[in-house]
Amino acid sequence: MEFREFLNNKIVLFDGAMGTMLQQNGLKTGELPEKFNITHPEVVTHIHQEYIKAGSDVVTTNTFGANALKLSIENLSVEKVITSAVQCAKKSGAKYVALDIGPLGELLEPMGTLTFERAYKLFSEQVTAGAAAGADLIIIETQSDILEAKAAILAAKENSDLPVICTMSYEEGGRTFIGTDAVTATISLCSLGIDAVGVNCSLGPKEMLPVVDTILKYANVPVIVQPNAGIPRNENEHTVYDISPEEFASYISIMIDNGVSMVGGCCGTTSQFIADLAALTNRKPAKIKKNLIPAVTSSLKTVLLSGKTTVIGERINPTGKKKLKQALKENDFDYIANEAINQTNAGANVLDVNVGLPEINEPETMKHAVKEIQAVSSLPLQIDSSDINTIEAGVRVCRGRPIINSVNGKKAVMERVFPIVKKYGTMVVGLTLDEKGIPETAEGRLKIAENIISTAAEYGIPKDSIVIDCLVLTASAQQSQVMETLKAIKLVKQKLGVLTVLGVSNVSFGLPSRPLINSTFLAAALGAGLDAPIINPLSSEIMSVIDTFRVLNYEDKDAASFINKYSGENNALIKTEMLSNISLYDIILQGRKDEAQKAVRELLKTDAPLDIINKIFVPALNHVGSAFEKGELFLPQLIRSAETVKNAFEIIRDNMNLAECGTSKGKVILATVKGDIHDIGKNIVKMLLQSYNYEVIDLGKDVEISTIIDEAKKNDIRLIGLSALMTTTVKSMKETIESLHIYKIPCKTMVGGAVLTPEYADMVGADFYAKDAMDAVKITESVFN
Ligand code: B1M
Repeated sequence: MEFREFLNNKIVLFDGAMGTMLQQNGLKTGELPEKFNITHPEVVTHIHQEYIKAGSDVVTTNTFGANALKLSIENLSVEKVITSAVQCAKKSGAKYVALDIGPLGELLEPMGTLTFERAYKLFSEQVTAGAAAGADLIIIETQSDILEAKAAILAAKENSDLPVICTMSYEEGGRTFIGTDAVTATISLCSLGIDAVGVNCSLGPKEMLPVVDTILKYANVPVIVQPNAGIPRNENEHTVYDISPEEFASYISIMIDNGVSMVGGCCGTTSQFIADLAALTNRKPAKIKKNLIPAVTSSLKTVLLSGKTTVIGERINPTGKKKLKQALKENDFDYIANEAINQTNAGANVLDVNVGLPEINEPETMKHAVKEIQAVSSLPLQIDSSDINTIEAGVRVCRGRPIINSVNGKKAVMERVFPIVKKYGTMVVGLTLDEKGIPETAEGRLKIAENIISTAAEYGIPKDSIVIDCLVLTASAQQSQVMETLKAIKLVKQKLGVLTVLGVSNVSFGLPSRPLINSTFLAAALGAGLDAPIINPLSSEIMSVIDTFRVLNYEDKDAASFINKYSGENNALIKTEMLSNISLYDIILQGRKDEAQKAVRELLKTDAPLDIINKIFVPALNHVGSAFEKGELFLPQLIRSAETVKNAFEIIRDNMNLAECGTSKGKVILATVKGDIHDIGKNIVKMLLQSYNYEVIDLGKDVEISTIIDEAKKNDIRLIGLSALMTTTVKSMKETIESLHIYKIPCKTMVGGAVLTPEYADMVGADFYAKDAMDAVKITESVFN
């Protein structure tokens, strides 16, 4: 029986951990588990057989890390490793063999350097090898980044016909480590047309319960759950898990009652855990018959479109905007990023992205713009173009589920756009115009909307994915037509039950005081039932209509946001703070990379470089750090703020006149310890030491102990400075200092970094603790004097 049919009949039982079982069968610490497929195939097959004996319907191949990035370290071929892994699984006599695909082990841009295309290619290699070897389905698992998961899903769907399952790993706060919550991940992954969605690893079954309930609420496909055997902890250098098989099964039983239809285990689970689950699997799986709700997502946010007013920011569109046109021609993506930040801060909920200029490569520019905007804004995107290649380029690399702007009632346009909407599971704006143009009457527009919806259904696109734009003509040229749009909005909503969107600003074209016309028309359109106006969120007149309507429409409960924004000193209508006056502190907080250098130059006219570091850089980064810790900011934003400080720091460094240094007072080694990539603080220390005429051998970040030892020996070093920013890497610091003693390097050690205290410095055996960069200079002076 085909797997897709099988999963309708019973609760599907997967297997448990592979790594745990391999370790029990001879895998040594540090050894590549996937190599066992070639060196010890009988062991791998035996493990699969243990799971089958326990009751598994599906066994998962030993290919979690079988991608070219990881295998190349041992010169292993992806095809060879995957082929023998699938053979091992098939030999075990499993009903179904799932090709296992884990994360690539490198972060995608902007958190890392891996491009989407490269990730896609790496996953494609795995899929092609697995499908050729005879896998029955593909399970993409332990994902943290929905863009990486998307690359894997597209690779699976474009290179095979196999069923595709995707699971994410959430931390205790209910988000993945890059900040994606379960609602957002579930909607984003389901929209891509996978066969099952779920969660694995990281948590035990008890901690997973709330995440599983959320997934069940939003998924439109069967839900799979594979928890760890509890929360891992370290005992005598070994990872141990503290849940018994019975306890594990009792939580899984609750999940099945709630609607989960595929179960298994992750780290720490063994065949005994699976045997205990087998008793639960004769129940009939819950029936899934819902569509995805109308919603768009980024990696950090879901915007539900029903029942509330959604502001779509219109500013990233070159029509009539000289500066943006210039920026697009010059590939100035910082300008576009700033437009995104400004609209996000001004209260937009979704950002329209249109980069259409005849003289540029629009698809490439769209890809680039999507990446840059998503690095600075957590809002979902509306990919806007009349060119289908540009639309596909944008939606393909977009983190999350975007809206496409737009399709219309023209047959040829629907034939081009709907396959893309279906393939990427996006939402789509349907313009009420066709081969004959825009109908004069509301009834005519309703008819086109009906046609768009019924044609979309032929492509398998539900009406929940469509937002109709009833189009407004300009009051200056077609005044008699304006009110017809409002009538059409009402009709479309009543008769078709779909959401509506509208580019509002067109109404005022050719008239003076456009914001007046726009805001009056906007109020009328919202009254007629408009759900998602496409407007300029930087216009306070326009936004005040939105804010007011949200109070009157009972969206802004107890008018809390309204009171906050419009009362007393905060009154947004009288606040005149100019964006150009934004402080360096806020520039860092908001990650406005390209504005940082100008702001520093300005400040240097009045402030000392060290004051800028101590009074602005450090507190701003502390602010970002604590917002990150509280879950108010996420990794992409943390990275952006760090990059902003780096840009600003370049100006400070240039200003310190390092070139004027006289003869060297001595050589100092600086390094951020192994496992730690924080280097902003260390770089400040370096700059100050250089300005005091010390020669600094900067070994960089995440530095191996052996590198430090070698450099110290080679350069006859008297002082080594180590930096660490995380509690977890203080241990590395201790190991580094211990090694310096073992190798009898005759030098002093100085340690620093936000996490360190004088007590920690003692504990790691350092000679000196420096609380900040100036302290580091004083200590260095004392050592060399
Ligand atoms: Co991350 N990070 N970060 N981070 N980051 C912290 C350190 C964190 C405290 C944030 C938080 O949760 N509140 C937290 C650590 C928690 C802990 O262990 N207690 C954290 C985490 C968890 C992480 C990741 C694991 C996040 C993730 O991936 N989920 C990840 C770590 C990856 C890794 O290292 N393996 C990560 C990544 C990053 C970015 C890449 C995004 C970025 C670093 C970019 C870079 O450095 N190139 C980043 C940033 C920017 C921070 C915060 C916000 C700011 C650090 C900083 O630059 N401060 C930080 C929160 C915070 O510190 N409040 C945080 C400004 C800098 C000038 O201060 O380094 O203390 P500092 O240096 C001072 C003094 O301490 C002293 O002089 C400097 C100037 O006065 N000093 C020395 C420093 N080194 C010295 C050496 C000396 C002498 C003095 O002698 C040798």
